Amino acid sequence: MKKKETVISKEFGLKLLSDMHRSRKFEEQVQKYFSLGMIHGTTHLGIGEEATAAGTVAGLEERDEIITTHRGHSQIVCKGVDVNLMMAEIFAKETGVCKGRGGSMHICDQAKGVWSGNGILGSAPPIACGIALTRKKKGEDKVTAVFFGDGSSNEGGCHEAMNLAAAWNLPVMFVCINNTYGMSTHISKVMKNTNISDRAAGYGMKAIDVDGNDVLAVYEAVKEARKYIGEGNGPVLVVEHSYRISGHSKSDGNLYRTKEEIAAWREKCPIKNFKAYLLENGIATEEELAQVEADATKALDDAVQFAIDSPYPSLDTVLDDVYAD
Ligand SMILES: Cc1ncc(C[n+]2csc(CCOP(=O)(O)OP(=O)(O)O)c2C)c(N)n1
Ligand SMILES: [Mg+2]
Repeated sequence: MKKKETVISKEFGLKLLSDMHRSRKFEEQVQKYFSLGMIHGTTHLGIGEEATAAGTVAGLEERDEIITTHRGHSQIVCKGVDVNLMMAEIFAKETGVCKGRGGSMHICDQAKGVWSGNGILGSAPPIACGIALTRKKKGEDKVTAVFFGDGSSNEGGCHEAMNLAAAWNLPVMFVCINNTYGMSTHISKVMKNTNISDRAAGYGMKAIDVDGNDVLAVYEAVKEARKYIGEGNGPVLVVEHSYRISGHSKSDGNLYRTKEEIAAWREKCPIKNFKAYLLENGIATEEELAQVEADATKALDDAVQFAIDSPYPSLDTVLDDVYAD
């Protein structure tokens, strides 16, 4: 598994930390207002997986595009979408980034290179191939990074997309967040070979495994993959090993995993460990770390207030932006 090598600047370190704090606090606010009944529908939180989002987005170029999973809030926060507009979207308000029509799983902001995720597992990788083919044909130097989970990696669409992307040398980065569960099912119950990166060889594709709780290791792995794809070598599969501390979705009794397992992963919290790294290596001071967290707290408190204060879409706009053939 790849280990981190980079010596980083204070500015970059604090940016990664800020992205992870903002991601975590975004999720905590969503969790709070969901349980208060002020957010409807469903939502999937990725508390504990923040380094996969922050490190991946940092390793891409700003012009690159992403497609998120059903658990994609952090990926979108890190890609720089305004958290006020994201929060308003989840509260189904008119000021939301998709005017409140998309909600948690369909946040889309093309100006920021964020294509909508969706709830159909395995559907995003083929869509990524279509986007990447367009970029390639237009001669644009843009990579499409598509996130998917270990469970989703078994869907037909995922296999087909990897095969096609390799055969056509498409600029796609397949980013598998391996948190070892698909809902309540452990990876070992549905896969004989749980080493997902082994599959890449079958498609003639490069693969990299990385500790998904180590934000710098993720950044370096993705940067390496980005360079390889950008040089026209075709797609790369990056498998980021992490864990969701939060339950699968709205309700989760956690009956499929032990308290000890969750506690062990809490110890591997990507935010806690990166803070320790920044301090131990003299990259930032305690005060600077505290300031980054305070700023993130305020940004997300403000985002919630913005969402609460925003109006719902009016009924006479209900058919606006609806496409029906
Ligand atoms: C095609 C399809 N089958 C089943 C589901 C129900 N479902 C939603 S999330 C999920 C688990 C996905 O696991 P994984 O891909 O590992 O992502 P994670 O939830 O762990 O982030 C399942 C089975 C679905 N949304 N789409
Ligand atoms: Mg999973």
